[in-house]
Parts: sequence; C-alpha cells; structure tokens
Amino acid sequence: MYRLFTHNDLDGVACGILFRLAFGEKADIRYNSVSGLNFQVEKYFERMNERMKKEDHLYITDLSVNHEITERINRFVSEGGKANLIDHHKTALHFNDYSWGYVKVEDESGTLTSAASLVYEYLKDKGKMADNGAIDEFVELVRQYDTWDWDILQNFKAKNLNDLFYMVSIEEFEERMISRLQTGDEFEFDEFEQKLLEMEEDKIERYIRRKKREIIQMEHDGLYGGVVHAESYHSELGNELGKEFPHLDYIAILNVGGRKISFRTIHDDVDVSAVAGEFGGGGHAKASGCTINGEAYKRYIDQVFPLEPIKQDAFKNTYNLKDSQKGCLYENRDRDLFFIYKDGTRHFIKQEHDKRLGPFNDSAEAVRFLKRKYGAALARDEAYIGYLESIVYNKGFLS
Ligand SMILES: [Mn+2]
Repeated sequence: MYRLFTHNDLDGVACGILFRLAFGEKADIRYNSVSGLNFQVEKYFERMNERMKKEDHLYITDLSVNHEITERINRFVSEGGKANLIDHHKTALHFNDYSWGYVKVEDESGTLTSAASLVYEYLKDKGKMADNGAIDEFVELVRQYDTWDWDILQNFKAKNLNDLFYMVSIEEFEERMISRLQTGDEFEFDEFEQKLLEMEEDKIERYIRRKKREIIQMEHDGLYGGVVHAESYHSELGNELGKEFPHLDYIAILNVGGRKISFRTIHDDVDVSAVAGEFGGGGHAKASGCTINGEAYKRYIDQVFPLEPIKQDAFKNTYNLKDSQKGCLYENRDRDLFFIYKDGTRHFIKQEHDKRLGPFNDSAEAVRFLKRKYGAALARDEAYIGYLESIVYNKGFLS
C-alpha cells in the first residue's frame, strides 16, 4: 500500500490526485491540517503490523512532521521500511539531512516549486506516471496558485482552480479532476464549473467592495495598518485592499468569532511575521497570523472601534485628478483641505492658512504622506471648484 499523508489545501490534495492517478486503489490517501498531521502519522505507526512494515511505502507531502515523528520515521527506515517526505517549504529544508527527505524550494531555473510539482516529477522519474498535457497544465496551475506566481502572471485560471477547490468537497474535487486528467492535452473547466466560478467571482467582488468601505486605518510604532473584519477570502482581501490602499504598510483581517487575525502585506520592505510575532503568532514576511490575545484586542479592536473608515478617493471626477499637472486637492473627514502642487522638480502640499508641507520627491510620496498623517482622500470636483474660487476671490487674481 502507498500511504500518503498530505495537506488539505489545493497543493496537498493535488498530490493525492497524482497518487491516485499513479497507483489507483493501491494508494491510501489522508488529508491533514498542519496541526493534525503528527497525530495522524503517530496513529498510523501505532496500528502498523508486520505486513504493513514490509509492504507499505509511507509518503508525507506538503507538510512537515515534528521531532518525535521524525525519529519514528528514522527508526522505521533503519529497520527496512520505505518512507519519503516531499515538500517545498523553506521551513522543511532540514529534512534533506535524511535519506528519506526531499525538500526543494525552487528548481534549477529559479522557479518556485510546489509539493504537487515535486511529486509529479518524482512519480514520472520513477516511471509510475506518463505525462500528458492535461496533467502538466493542472500541476502548473496548482504550483502557480500555491506560490502566488499566478498573481504576477495574472493567470486567473489558477485562482479559479483554487476557488473551485473550496466550493466543492475534497472527494468531489478529486473525482472531477481524476476523470479529466487521465487523458487529454489541455486542462479545462466544464460548463457547470464555469458557471459556478462566475457566480463565485461576482460574490467575491461584491464582498471586497464592501470591505473597502469598512476598512479602518490605525498606526502603531510608525507602522500603518488597515483593519477589516472578515471571515472569508483572506488572501483576496489582503491582496486587493493592499493594492487599493498602498499607503498602508499592511492589512489586518480580523475574525473575532475564530479569535484570529491574519496579516497581509504587498510591500517587500514590510515583514508581517514580526507584527504577528508581537502577539505570539508567526508566519511569512507577506502573510502571517495570530490569536487575538489581550494586547491584540486592545490594539486592533478596542482602539480601532471608535474610528471612522478610511475616506475613499473621489472616483467620478473630471477636473480634480490624481497626478494632474495643475495640482490636485485632497480633503480629510474634518474637511481640512490639502493642495498638492509641483514647484520646479519637487512637490509640495499647501495647507489652509498658507502652511506649506514638503518637499516631496513626487506626487505619490505627497499622497502617501497625506493619507497616513491626515487620512485625506482625493476631494470631489465640487470641493475642488470651490477651492479654486476661494483662491481667486481671496487673492484677487481677477482684479
Ligand atoms: Mn504547498
């Protein structure tokens, strides 16, 4: 029997699908959460008998085992058992110290790997699988989704595959994929799936639009966060809100029911694992999380609740436009006005009563400053016209 313990996300389940394609009913596949894996593998060793010892081949993919289980696998292998751990996470590189560990973060050309792409290569290498165009594309879509390369390549087919994965049960997903991967040159969604995906996309779009109106800005130790409450679509929200509000260092997505905060950033110079670490959490530089403890509650709920959402940039303007050569007007919730203008090569902000802020290297830097410091947003045309009129009358340009 081929005993596979793999992650219960798209990449992990894709490994399961490849095993099913390669070994059919001879594969026993278990999907695990990150926290559930050790317990499941331990249980497997507990029920191991002589026959399993001889005939089983244990595989762990897309996940890491703890020290105890590592020792258990070492013993199993030294007694003649067959085992392999195949993974692509940086945090698992130490498994390469063992004969049964195979961890690779990127391939020879520098392309990031995924568990499924490594497993696919492994199975083809062993002659357990013949490649076909449909599997090639499926594995590549999974890889792009798992490494977020799809976002760089703007390959929405990969994102759609992940959406579909979460819309149906794992069993149904497996069944749907296996039947179309057995033959074929291309990987395509069927009509029903396409309809489902369209509906899901509309739903996510509306959800994100609503969250754009709810997000609240906060600052701590010089880092600016955007706080939003949401139970689902955390990666989409982190990405979309991050792009919509680039002046924020990161987005904090709160799930009060689940007592969790997810942190996301689109900026290379911000490390959100450090933010989560302040509350005992962790993760990666661009995506991390923590449990809502007392301190986190104070900072992200108690202090933020009385604040108003971020003022949105006017979006129907004809005159007051970003980056306009004639300058553009910003306004905050207190109706303070800020006029960004260019003087020579540098940009300045003119505040009321003739206070001048700056200089700034470009208008983007000035806008970032205004948004962070004053919560200002692009003013509507009416405010812009009123502002111009006041200048004309007060300063007597017409006389
Ligand atoms: Mn993975």
